[in-house]
Amino acid sequence: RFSHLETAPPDAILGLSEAFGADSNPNKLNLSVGVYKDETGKTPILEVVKAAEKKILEEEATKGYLPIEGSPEYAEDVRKLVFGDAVAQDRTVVVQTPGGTGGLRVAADFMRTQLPQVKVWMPNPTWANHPAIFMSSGVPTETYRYLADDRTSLDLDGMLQTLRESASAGDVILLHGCCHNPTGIDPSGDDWKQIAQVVEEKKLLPLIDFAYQGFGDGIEQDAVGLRTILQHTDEALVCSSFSKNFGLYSERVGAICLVAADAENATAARSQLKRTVRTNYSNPPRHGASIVATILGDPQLTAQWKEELESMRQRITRLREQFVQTMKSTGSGHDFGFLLRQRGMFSYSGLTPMQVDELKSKYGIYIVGSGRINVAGMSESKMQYFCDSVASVLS
Ligand code: PLP
Ligand code: TYF
Repeated sequence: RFSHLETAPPDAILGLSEAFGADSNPNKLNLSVGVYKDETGKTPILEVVKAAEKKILEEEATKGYLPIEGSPEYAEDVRKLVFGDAVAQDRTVVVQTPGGTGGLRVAADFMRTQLPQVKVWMPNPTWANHPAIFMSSGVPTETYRYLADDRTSLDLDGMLQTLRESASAGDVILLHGCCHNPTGIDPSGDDWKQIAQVVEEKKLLPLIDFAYQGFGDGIEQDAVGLRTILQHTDEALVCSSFSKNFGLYSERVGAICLVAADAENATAARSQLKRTVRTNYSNPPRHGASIVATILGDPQLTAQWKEELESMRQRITRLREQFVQTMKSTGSGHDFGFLLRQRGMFSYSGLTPMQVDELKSKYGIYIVGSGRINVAGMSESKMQYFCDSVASVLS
């Protein structure tokens, strides 16, 4: 029965980390998968997470199932973090999901069953899992222009034009809330206003993927785009993830948030989201969400979290600056100054697939084929080696 099965291709990003593990080059650098790393190349557990876990270990009284929609305390914390005061509480629904990916899948299944006419408009390019998830759920997709021809900036006019000319009223527009993956290119405050206008004009339903809140300019600053959009529509979906900003990757902590026009619509939508959850995984895991709720429920732990998050963000900014400076000093003649205008872990470097291959085979430097680099994977001590290697493949 299984003899006819063909081997599926490996994940283009996660597969690279396996190859990295097997590489014996002592100078090797992994700039592929999007996880935060410290100077030694490790993905640390935040101290505040350890403190919360200690508390949980002492106080946790049951391993009984959580409700289908997850922990109510966690849901309230997520609502405040994502929306602030932008939307009335009774118009929002927050359902805890296994990571942001789980939230996206619940969103996609919800669309397929409850909004069967819609298409999802995704930026070109976008995270490879986006089209894959919508396809698995049977939701049709289209792309809108995002990356300009210079491959370092946003083509706002092209984006708005595609949506105005081609999207149908009621279609879904997928937006990255901040720290666009894979390009690192985000709309400016003014760009968001223009995007919000098209959302209003075309009656689009925004689906905001918010996987990097706090990795761009700050927790509140990174929510500006989302909140601008919400001034122009009374319905939206937001998929939130705490993998990056709490470093809880393997604990699978995320949420799908739904904004409805009124409380009655919100109640009906909640029941449909719960139905989707039941047939996917029944109810979410407890541990990661209880870490987040423990931290956000305690002012001191919250302050400590914000400090640790800020230091991750600052390290990324410092690495962006050092990279640009060090590349300049190699005399390669390539200006990487655009990295300073980009946000979050990722940037499109402009390196071609052949140059990416050469970096891997000659220098043990692992980058995704598109040229996307995880800036957080750079290290200060290996910066010269990294930049010399990049300069050599560019020459
Ligand atoms: N969306 C984007 C754009 C991402 O880069 C990620 C990263 O992994 C996710 C969603 C999902 O994150 P997770 O499922 O690990 O919470
Ligand atoms: O884009 C990234 O690198 C992160 C991590 O199938 C990731 O979003 C990559 C691939 C994947 C799941 C997560």
